[in-house]
Amino acid sequence: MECVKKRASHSGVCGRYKMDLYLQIRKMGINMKTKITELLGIEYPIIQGGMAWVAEYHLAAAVSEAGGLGIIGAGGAPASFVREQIQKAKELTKKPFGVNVMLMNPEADEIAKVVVEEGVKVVTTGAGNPGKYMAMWKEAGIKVIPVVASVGLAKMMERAGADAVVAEGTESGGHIGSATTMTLVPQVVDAVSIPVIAAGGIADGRGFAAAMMLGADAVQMGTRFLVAKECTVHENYKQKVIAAKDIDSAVTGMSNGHPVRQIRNKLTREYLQLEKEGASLEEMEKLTLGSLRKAVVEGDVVTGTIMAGQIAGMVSKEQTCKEMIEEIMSEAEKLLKL
Ligand code: TUI
Repeated sequence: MECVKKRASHSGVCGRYKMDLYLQIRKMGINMKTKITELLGIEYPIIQGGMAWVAEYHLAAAVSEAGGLGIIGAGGAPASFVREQIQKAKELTKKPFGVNVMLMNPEADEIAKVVVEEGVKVVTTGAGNPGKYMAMWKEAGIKVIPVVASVGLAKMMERAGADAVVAEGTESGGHIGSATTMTLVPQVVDAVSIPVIAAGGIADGRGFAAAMMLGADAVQMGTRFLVAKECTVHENYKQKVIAAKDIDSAVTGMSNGHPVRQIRNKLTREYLQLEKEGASLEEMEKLTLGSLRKAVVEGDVVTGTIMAGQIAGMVSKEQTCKEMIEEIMSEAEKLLKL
C-alpha cells in the first residue's frame, strides 16, 4: 500500500492520488504485500483480535499458520496463565504471533514483562494508554500496535514510538469507543504516518476491500474468528453469534464509562434496566462479575456476557481459520482488481 499511503493531507482526492491507488490495486491480489505484512513478516494483512477469554493459543496459532497474525488475548488473566499460553502457541507454530495486553488487567505490569521474557514479536494493547510500557517493549524489539478508538490517542501513540495502530470502530465487540469504523479509519490515516489497521464491522472480502479504500494497511477481525473451528469458545456462544441478526447487539455501560458491546440476552436486559434506574456501579458490577467466563467456558448464554460485534449478523458458519482467510483474500482480490 506504499502508494495509497502517500496520502498528503488530502482535503480532496487528487488525480495523482487516484492514479497511485489504481496502480496499487492492480498490484494487489492473493500475494498482497502491505506495510503491515512487511512489518510483521506475515503473508496476509489480516490480524485476529485479541479477545479476552476467547483468543487462546489454539486460535492464535491457527490464524498465524494460515498466514495472518494470531493474537493471544491476555484479557483479565494472570501473568502466569499468559506465559503458559505463549509457550503453548510456540509449540504449535513457528510463525509470528502476538499478545494483546488488556490494560485494565490488574497484572498488566507483570504481563508487560512476560511478553518481553518470552520473546513475543508483536504486542497489541486495548482499553487504555500503553505509554508506560513502550520504552521496555521497543528496547526488546517488539512491534507495538496499540488499539485506539480516537485520533488523539493514535497521534499520542505514534509520538510514543508505536509501529502501527489498530483504529477500532464502535461496531466492534467488547469494550468500545464511540466513533464508527467508516469515520475513524480515514481520520486516523490522515493524522499519523505509521500504518493503520482497520477494525470493527469487518468480516468478509467486502469489508476488507472497503478498509483498504479508507487507507488501511490491514484489517483486524474478532467476531468472524470467534466461530472458527479452532476457536475453543463454548458451542453455545458460537451458536449465538451465528444466529445473531444485524441489530442483535446491545451496548451496556454507556452510563458508567465502560461501554461493552455484546449480544442481547437476559444479562443485557437486566443491566440496561439497572442503568435506566440509575443503579450504583457496584450493583451493575455484581451482574457482570465473571460473566464473560461464564459464557465462553460454561456456555451460559443467558446470564453470561456474549461479546461480539455488529457484524455477527453476517457471520453465519463455522470454518477453519485457513478457509476464512483464503475466502476473504479471494473475495477482496476480485473486488480490488476492479
Ligand atoms: O480493548 C478492547 N476491547 C475489549 S477489552 C475487553 S476485556 C473487558 N472485559 C470486561 C469489561 C471490559 C473489558 C473486551 N473488549 N478494544 C480496544 C479498545 N481500546 N477499544 C477502546 C479502547 C480504548 C478506550 C479508551 C483505548 C484507550 C482509551 O483511553 C485511553 C486513555 O487515554 O486512557
